[in-house]
Amino acid sequence: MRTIALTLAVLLALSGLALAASPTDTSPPKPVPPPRTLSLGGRVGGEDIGTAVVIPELPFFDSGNTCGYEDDYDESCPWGSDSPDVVYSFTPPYDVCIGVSLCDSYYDTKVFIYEGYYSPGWPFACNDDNSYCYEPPVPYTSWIQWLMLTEGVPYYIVVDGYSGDCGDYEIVVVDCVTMCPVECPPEGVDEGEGPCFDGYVDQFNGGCNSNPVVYSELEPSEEPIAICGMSGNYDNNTLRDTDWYLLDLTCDETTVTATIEAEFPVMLGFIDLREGCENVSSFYSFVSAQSCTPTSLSETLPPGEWVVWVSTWDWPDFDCDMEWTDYVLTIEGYEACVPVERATWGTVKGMYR
Ligand SMILES: [Ca+2]
Ligand SMILES: [Ca+2]
Ligand SMILES: [Ca+2]
Ligand SMILES: [Ca+2]
Repeated sequence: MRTIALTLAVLLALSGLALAASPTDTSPPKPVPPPRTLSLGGRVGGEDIGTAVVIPELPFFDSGNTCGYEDDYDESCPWGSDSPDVVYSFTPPYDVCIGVSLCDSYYDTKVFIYEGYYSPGWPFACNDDNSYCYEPPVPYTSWIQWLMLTEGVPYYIVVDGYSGDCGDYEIVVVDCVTMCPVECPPEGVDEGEGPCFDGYVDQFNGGCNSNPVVYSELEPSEEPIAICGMSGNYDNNTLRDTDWYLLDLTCDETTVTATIEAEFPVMLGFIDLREGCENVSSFYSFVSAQSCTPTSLSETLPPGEWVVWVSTWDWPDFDCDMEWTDYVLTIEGYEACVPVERATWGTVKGMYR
C-alpha cells in the first residue's frame, strides 16, 4: 500500500493538471543557477534556420555548445534573452508526436520550435524551464514533452538560453508516444460521458471536482467490469477530464485490481472516499502509464466508498479534440460480499474431533 503525501501537486492533479506553474510576464526574475563547465563535444546544430542541422530520423541525440554562436532568434516563454542559439530541423515523414528535451544540459537552456517557417513572436512551441526534467545537472533546463507534428512540414528547433546564458547542451528528440487504437472489448460498457472540449464542465463523473459531486457508480460483479471511456485535456491544457468510478465495498477487505489501457499517457488511481470529498487531498495510490501499455494497480481495501480514478497523465498536449482519447478500464475483484457463515464453537470443536 502506498500512500502519497499531501502535496499541492497532487491536489492539482486531482482538480486539474499538475503542470509546472505557468509563469507569466509579470513573474519575478528567477534566481541565477550556479555556474557549470563541461565539454560534451559532439556535433553542433546549425547557426541559423538556413544552416540548420537536419534531424534525419527519430530518436535523435546530439550535444554541443552554444557559446560563440550568434543570437539569431529569441522567443519569450516568458523570459526574453539575448543568448546565442543553434538550430536543428526536422521534417516528419508522417504525423508524429515528439518530445524535445534539453533536460540534461549544463546551462539555463531554452528551446522553441517554428513550424514551417520563421515566425518571430509566434513560435509553435516554447519552453524555458521544465520542472519535470528528471535530475537535471543544473536547474532550469528545458523540455517540450509532447508536440504533434504534421507530415511533410519542416520544423525548426532552436536551442537557446535564458538571459544570455550559453553552454553545453544535450538535445534528445524522440517519439513521445506510441499511438495505438484501443479497442473496446465486446463486454465493455460505455462510460457515457462523451468527449470533452474547450469550456467543458464535467457534471457527469467529475467526482469531487464536480459541483455537485457526481460519480459513475459501479455495481459489484463477479465478472471483470470493462468500461470504455474517454479523457483528454482542454482549455489550453489547463484542465483535464477526470473520471471517478465509485465502488461501495462491503467486505471486511476487498482486493480490487484496476487495469488501464489508453491511447494517451494515462493516470490511474485509487481515492479513499470514506470520509467524503472534504478529506480527499491525495491519491491513496496511483500509477502513470504510457499509451498502449496495459497497466494495473491492485489494492486490498477496507469497507466503505472508494474511487477508481482515470485521467490523462499530467503532461500537456493531449487535447480532447485529438484522435487519441479512448481508454479501457477493467476492474476485477469488486464483488458483492458473501457473508461468512459464523461457525459456532460447537461446529468448530466438531471440525477437530
Ligand atoms: Ca537567442
Ligand atoms: Ca531555462
Ligand atoms: Ca471521461
Ligand atoms: Ca469525466
